[in-house]
Amino acid sequence: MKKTLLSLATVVTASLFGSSLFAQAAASDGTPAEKPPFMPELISSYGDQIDDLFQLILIMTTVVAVGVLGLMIYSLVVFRHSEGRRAKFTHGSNKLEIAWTLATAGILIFIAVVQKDAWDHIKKDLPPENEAFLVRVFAERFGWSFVYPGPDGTFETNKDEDIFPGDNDLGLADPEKDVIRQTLYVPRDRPVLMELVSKGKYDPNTQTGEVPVIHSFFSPHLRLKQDVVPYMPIKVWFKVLPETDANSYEIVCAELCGEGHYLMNARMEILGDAELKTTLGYDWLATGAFPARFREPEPAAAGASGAGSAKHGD
Ligand SMILES: [Cu+2]
Repeated sequence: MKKTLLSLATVVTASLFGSSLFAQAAASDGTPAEKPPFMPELISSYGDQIDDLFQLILIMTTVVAVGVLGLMIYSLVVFRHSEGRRAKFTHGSNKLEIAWTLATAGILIFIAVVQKDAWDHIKKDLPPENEAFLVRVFAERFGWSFVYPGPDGTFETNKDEDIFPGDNDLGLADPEKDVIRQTLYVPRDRPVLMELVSKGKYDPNTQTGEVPVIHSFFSPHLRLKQDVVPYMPIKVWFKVLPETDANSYEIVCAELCGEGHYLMNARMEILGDAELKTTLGYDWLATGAFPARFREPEPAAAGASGAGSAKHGD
């Protein structure tokens, strides 16, 4: 019996590694990857790397699921009740436990190695600010705002203390100088660099505020998901594939952020340079507007004592 279990475990482990190596070979043949079945349209330059990893991990987890379920069904049938047969007490098998612990560790290390190129490319190869289309993305309970630098090419500073609901909703130093939209407009075939900011709410009349919470910017079509973390602006980038149609894609919040979480979505529209100029009201490629820069976070005021207030700048 022990032998059968051991050989079954060996088969599961071997087929796991076999299938993952096969998927890896299929993924690195140099041709542009086809969108896997059941996945949404792929519109970003690095999306095929995510799809390859997704497929690889899906194959591995499928093999494990089938193996575990197979063992379970096997045990249900072979060890079913029969008259006169007594149960045997067992302390388990150290060999088996060592084997599947090592196999699991091996699989995780394998995934860590295989995904490294994709991780480095997506997380570390940020385009320089002066070569990218820049957008600041403000996430709040429960909606998104997209801020573009406007004709002067600079972004306004923002402070939670300066938020005036309905008037200066984002707390920008001069909201007239930036372009604020509820839709994310981006160019095709050019690097887009976004700064993700989680926004609190402040009511200067009652002098009460709602602290920002964690959201997650998720675009299934870009294969991009990134947490939006309070007090920690995070930069992410993507490039929409040149062959992508002028189209509207959905952006959602992928972090349960409160009772209205399900309402937290927005549209992303892919525009040509001319359409972008008309829609945003300025030419992002023209002198003055381009190159634009994000502002460095302002250093904390000297002598600011902790206790909440020091945390409020962006
Ligand atoms: Cu959210």
